[in-house]
Amino acid sequence: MPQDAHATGSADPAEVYDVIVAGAGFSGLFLLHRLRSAGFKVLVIESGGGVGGTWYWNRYPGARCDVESVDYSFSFDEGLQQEWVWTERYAGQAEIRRYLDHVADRFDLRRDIRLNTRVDAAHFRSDTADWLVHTSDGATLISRFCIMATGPLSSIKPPDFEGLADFAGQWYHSARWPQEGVDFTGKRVAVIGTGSTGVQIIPTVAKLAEHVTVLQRTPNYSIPARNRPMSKEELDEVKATYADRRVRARMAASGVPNPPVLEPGEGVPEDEKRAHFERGWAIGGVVGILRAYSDIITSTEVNESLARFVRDKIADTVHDPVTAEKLTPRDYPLGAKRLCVDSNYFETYNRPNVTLIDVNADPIVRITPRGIQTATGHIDVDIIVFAIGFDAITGAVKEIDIRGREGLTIQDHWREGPKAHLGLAVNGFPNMFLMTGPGSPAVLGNVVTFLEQQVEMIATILEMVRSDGARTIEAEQEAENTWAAHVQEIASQTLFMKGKSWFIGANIEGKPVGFLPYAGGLVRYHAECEAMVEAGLRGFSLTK
Ligand code: NA7
Repeated sequence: MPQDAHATGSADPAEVYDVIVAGAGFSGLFLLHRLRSAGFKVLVIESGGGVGGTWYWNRYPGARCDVESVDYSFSFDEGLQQEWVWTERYAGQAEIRRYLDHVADRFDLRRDIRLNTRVDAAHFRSDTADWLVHTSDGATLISRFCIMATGPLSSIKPPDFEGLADFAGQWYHSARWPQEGVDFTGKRVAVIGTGSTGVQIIPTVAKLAEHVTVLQRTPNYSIPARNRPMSKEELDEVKATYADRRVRARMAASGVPNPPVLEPGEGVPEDEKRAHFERGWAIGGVVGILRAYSDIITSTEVNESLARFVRDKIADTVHDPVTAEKLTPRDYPLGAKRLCVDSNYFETYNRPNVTLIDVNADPIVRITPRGIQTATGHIDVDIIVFAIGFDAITGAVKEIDIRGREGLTIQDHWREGPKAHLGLAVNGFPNMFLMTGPGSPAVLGNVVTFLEQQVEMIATILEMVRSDGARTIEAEQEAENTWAAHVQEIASQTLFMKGKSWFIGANIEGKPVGFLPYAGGLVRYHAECEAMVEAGLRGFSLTK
């Protein structure tokens, strides 16, 4: 226990922890299990009313994983992966929540998780080398370490449309969906936003509502998921070779196991490329298409071949040529905004009860009590769904009043753009770690493969600090700057910078523009982390 635990006045001695984790999603749950097993006293604080993080909040209709569930699941426990039965190739939100509830029960995690509670503030105290953590229930806790497992896509972009307060119908942000669900039967619905979320909502709601009007700002490339039930035979086959499958996932830059090594597409005749894309399209999902060639996200030529292929698919699918053209992305490379994975997205525009409005041609003027006023007319609606995205990667961390040494705030430290040594730790903020921080590759691959390795990495670091007897560990400024420069350098070798996406912070007004995740892939990232550990925590300084 820190020497002056009682000096805080408000801190109960029982409320002193080795590690406080903010967030009980995939990351927070595994952190709790792994660190508790290593003998640390851990508390997880979660704002939601249940565990699951993104899968707790994103309960909108059609919410579904777009990495195959046999891979988007924990590998750390053989019993867990053998007993759990995935019923679909891509599990829906409810099934993923059931899975995470099962994980919480199976490993007896709930006793150390505080639900319905937010971490409001975390202030580092240099004299006692610990964090004072203030929570929304008025408690003040003390912890040697803090880990932000707050999720890369959890801080929502609030709808700030003029007139929204006067809207007489119901409106929802996709990531703050009501527990009891929404009845769309016979309703006139507007959906604003056509990213991964909108692409999942629109086909689902179109089957229920009287009419759906989609207000699109940027058309997206989307590929079919080809979701289907998992047969017992297929699941048994996966389970029989799970260990090998997990190893292959960890050896792939994307964190998914197949297909194996890729060839570049540059110079390959167009016909051959298209035949290859066609096979990927038939397989479905990101695996089939983005991994068709190794250079899709680095070669303008190969990327444009694939983009043309997808544009042709849109033209073939959507009957009305004007609607098809509105839905066709033309001015940014495929993948520069996150590639969407859908079930009947483009087909949905053939339904008579679906209308598409391009808000560049016909801008939203304001929300009215009855609906949405655009430049050319009024759309009467009962329900508005905002699928307008998130303040990605840094948003949830910046929502917390985090103060490091000498009162430095994280907002100030990241004013010119975020940086973190290996995406993991920030100079000036000792004993604090980030799970999916800026400069980590999490969102560009299978986040579960990533986070299992990240949790192992953090656990290894904490064990080293403990056995060293150090009071603090802090990222060095030079290491942080070097990694931040490397992140931008790697991104500049790709086409990622050519899209106005949340990858670069372009979706949030005033957010510094720079590539937020690490585009070097999971394998390279973890090799860097392992080298850091082997070199005796290179880039970190420890104090006794
Ligand atoms: P995204 O991918 O950020 O998509 C948000 C969508 O909302 C996108 O089409 C935006 O258009 C649109 N948007 C945002 N603000 C507006 C306004 N003011 N007017 C009209 N349209 C707007 O968020 P998602 O929730 O779909 O997906 C986030 C990630 O979650 C996803 O990548 C997966 O990893 C899971 P824009 O493209 O900015 O022109």
